[in-house]
Amino acid sequence: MRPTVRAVALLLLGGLLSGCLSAYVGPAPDESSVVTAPPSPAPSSSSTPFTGTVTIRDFAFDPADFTVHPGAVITVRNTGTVTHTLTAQDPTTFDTGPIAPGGTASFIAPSRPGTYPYLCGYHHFMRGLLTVA
Ligand SMILES: [Cu+2]
Repeated sequence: MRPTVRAVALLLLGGLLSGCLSAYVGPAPDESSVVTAPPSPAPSSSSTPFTGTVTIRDFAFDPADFTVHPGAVITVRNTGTVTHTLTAQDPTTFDTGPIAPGGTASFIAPSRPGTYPYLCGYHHFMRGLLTVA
């Protein structure tokens, strides 16, 4: 099996059908997606709007990754059965402290734009990413 031969064949086919030989360079699962798929708008900029509340369900943050404005107040609700925290990787940045089951805590987002990884102080596999923008 020579992948380069197949890639060239796909390139030629894509060029014939679309009239644009230069755009397509990578392999594709099938020809139909190569020809007609329009470029979809980037979903990264504004995905799910953040409501200001992070809910801890069992052993996960929901949402885990979210974006807030500088200095925003973020509420964390623990619906799990054990105590959790929401603590920045650098705990001096933000830290809810222990939140008992059924409890709620708030913290202030950093004033400096950037990305702030956080975790649970008790369960380090519980992770998320706070973005200030
Ligand atoms: Cu936890």
